[in-house]
Amino acid sequence: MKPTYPATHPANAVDLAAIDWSSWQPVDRATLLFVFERGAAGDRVLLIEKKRGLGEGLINAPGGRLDPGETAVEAAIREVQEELRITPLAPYWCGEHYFQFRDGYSMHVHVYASDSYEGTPTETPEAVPRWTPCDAIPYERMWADDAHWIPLLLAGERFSGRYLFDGQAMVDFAIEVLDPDASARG
Ligand code: 8DG
Repeated sequence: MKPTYPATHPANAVDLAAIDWSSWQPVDRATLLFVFERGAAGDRVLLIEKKRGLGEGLINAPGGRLDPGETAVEAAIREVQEELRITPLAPYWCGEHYFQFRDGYSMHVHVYASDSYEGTPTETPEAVPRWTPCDAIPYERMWADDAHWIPLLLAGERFSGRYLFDGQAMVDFAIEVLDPDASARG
């Protein structure tokens, strides 16, 4: 049965403006980590075909929910290790996303990038590795918001995005470009 929420709950918002972001709390905290390979023939990024979990079947960066007691960057590294059997080196923070879903679920996601790694990207039960040219990101196979912020990531911008989703359909979004020296807010 579909849970019911009080009228003021973010799950009932018609758009982003109807959400009180000062009191908004995520159900889960999660990460995404983009491993880049810079080359003379153009840059590539290591994406995955996600085999299970939220966003199953979509192309994404590796990532997932924080375990209890973990920091975001620890979780970001662990998720890449679990999903692709490589260790990203010196990850740096690029931005964050606040996702509210109409079924009541919500998630705060920290986005990291890394320019080097140890190991060999390997298929696992969770993910298929896909090296992807940065000028050929398959947005049509990704979450609807990605086309709006991955270009910022690729341009080296830092960003903060808010999104309202109904299942996999994006209802509303707003993305702010942050100061270059902005760092993780929490
Ligand atoms: P599980 O073991 O609990 O099933 O999985 P997990 O690894 O802990 O979590 P997950 O289901 O993989 O977490 C969802 C991932 O999907 C997380 O990395 C954040 C990411 N994600 C969303 N929404 C969006 C989106 O709109 N765009 C992108 N690029 N990623 C998203 O949840």
